[in-house]
Amino acid sequence: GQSTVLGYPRIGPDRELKRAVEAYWAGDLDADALRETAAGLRAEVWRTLRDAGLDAIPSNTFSLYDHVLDAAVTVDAIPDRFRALRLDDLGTYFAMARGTAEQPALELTKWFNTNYHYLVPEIGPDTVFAARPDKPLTEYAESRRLGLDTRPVLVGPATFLLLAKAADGAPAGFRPFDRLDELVAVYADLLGALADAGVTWAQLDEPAYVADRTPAEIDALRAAYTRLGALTRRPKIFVASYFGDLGDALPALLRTPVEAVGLDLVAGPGNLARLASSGPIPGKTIVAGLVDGHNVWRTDLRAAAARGAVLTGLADHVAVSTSCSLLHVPVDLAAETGLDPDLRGRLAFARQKVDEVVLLGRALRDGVAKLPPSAPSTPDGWRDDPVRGRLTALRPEHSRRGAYAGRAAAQRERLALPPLPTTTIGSFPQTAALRSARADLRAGRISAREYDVRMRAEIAEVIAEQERLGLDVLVHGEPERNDMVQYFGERLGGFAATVNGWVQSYGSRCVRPPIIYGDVTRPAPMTVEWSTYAQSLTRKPVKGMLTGPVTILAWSFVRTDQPLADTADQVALALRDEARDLEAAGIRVIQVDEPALRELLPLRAADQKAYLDWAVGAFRLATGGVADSTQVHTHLCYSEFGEVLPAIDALDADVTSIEASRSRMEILDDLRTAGYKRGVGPGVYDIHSPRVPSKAEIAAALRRAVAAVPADRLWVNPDCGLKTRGYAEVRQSLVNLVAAAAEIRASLD
Ligand code: THG
Ligand code: ZN
Repeated sequence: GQSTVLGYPRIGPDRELKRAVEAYWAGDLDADALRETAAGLRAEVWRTLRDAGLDAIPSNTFSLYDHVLDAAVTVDAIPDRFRALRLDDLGTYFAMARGTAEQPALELTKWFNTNYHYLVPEIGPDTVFAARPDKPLTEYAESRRLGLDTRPVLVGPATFLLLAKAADGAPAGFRPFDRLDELVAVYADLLGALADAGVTWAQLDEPAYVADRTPAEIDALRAAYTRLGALTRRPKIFVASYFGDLGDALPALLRTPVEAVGLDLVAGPGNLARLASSGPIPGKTIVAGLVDGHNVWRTDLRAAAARGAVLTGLADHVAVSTSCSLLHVPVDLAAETGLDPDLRGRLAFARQKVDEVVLLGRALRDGVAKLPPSAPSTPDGWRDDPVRGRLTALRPEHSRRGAYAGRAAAQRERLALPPLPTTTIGSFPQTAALRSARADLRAGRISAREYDVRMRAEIAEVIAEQERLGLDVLVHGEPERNDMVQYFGERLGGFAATVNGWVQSYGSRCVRPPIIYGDVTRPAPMTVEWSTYAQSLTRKPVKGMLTGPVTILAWSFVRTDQPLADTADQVALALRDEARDLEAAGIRVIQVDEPALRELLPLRAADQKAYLDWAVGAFRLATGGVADSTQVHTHLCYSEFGEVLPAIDALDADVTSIEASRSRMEILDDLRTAGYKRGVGPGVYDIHSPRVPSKAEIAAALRRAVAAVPADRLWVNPDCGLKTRGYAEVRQSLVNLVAAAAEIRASLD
């Protein structure tokens, strides 16, 4: 068996790409130096893969910002609004990625069910596609200079269009997918150009087909690859899928002349049965995604080899690969010298996964004798019997609060808020002083006590600021949190933090997801001191701020030795204890954020109900332990929530704040249609832009909101936390928000 990977991290072992790109944006690095750094990072990856003994090495998996944006450039789908800026290539590229003073950026959205975000191509009926193969050709030529015949990777034409959105001004009913025939013609040109350059194999990624697709979409896929396969001048074609089962698209692809099809055998175990029922596949290579590219655990190589052996009986050629690109895992475990050796021995990051793929490839050829034995089962020390006991003893009433009407009355009396109460989502700007305090603490330049003093000083400032602004429900501002999931991960038992386990989230931005390896415990309260300190400074209610169980799971690496639902309930119990401690300490409003609720939604409709049941169940378990007079808030953002509105209702939060400013409050009508009857705080302005919204603008948004929701259930807040903004804009925006709320309040009776 041959060995390959579908892609490799491009950020560099030490986030070199982030530093270079951000220095370029800041004007501290010129374009040539940026290109040189990028070429160096690519060469380093190729050498690493070659030296590891990988047979087939991908190229064009590098990106300065995003590979879907690269694909758009490669087919010349640059919207006119960016062409009109008349910038050079790099300028146009980053204008699409980040926006300019004149033009908002392309929309950023989730890459399937991962924490990676891609830029959404804008395609209209008039978009003129053309082959612009410079990037894949340049990278291929670079790899040739290292003596490698790499395999350029492109987003496949069908997936590209399924991920795109209709450009503004496109006629109603227009779908980018309608343009598939024209785009396939351009892919034919691209493949021709690659063949001319000497490329032997090209990889076209079609992950969109692991989600539900119509028979017409599947037939269009078959037609596209039949046409590309019939080209006389082309490299061999490898169509890769990942993140799930291909379903009916698998037999459709097998009927085309493409030489290889890649299957995710980790997230898509059904692929194997589907392949078996499709009959023998003469001449085709099946690329078996046996090594999990989306999680950090070592592969059980013997079990994987057994699955590979099943394949060998079904296809003429079997190659071994990762289940998806290694983009989604950190670069190298070698940097993590501080991890518990028992845990470290069970982990594999991108570099280690390449070794696993190589070993599996050899095992398919030479037999399994040389494979290391499977890892022993989870160590006893990672179990926590009390939390397991609590989970078995759970009763429905643990997840059920009193009826909303009674809760609302009790909260009205206890909180005595004005109509249209004003609040913020939780975080205040993370100033340079806060960041350097954290760096000082890490480097040992200041003591934990001194850090504490600085955080408290910041909290006092944030409370005073909100008092001056006249907000009604205050927050402590979260100065002590870098990233919310990282913060809780560092305080929960069963979680491990890495020092350098960075994973690209979007563009130059990375996250360092914690690793959940054992049963989840809460050795000590995690937020109570900060929240009670803040509450001691004001008579107004201060919100306790927690991150919900689903979001903690979505933004961590999760254990795979038990159902996700069980891990979610364990996290929920820890949060439940925290919420009760906050309440006992005098906190009257508790917000449990679930921005990632939508993110873990399974790609196939048939799996969605089971997910939503446990996701909602975990939230209710986390929040169901507080008194009816304690007000539970939640906050949702980052996604379209249209598909999950009934689940949002089922969360049973007293108040839901939700990103809505960009959709002009349409979400309110949707929520009403879904039967939502509790408090709602539609974001009245977009915090993702540095622009200060005027009082009139916010008042107009509020008037739309009052028309859709009874005023006694309406809250006034920005659409997300303020941590990425500066104080000057935040202050002015909140002055306008409070004034707009006062104006609408006065007009109510
Ligand atoms: N936390 C985590 N995951 C997330 C988000 C989050 N996924 C979705 C969304 N929010 C992604 N957004 C961001 C926003 C900012 C950053 C990363 C992801 C970011 N990262 C810093 C950087 O790359 O410079 C590193 C931060 C640090 O030092 O910890 O700015 O909020 N988990
Ligand atoms: Zn948000």
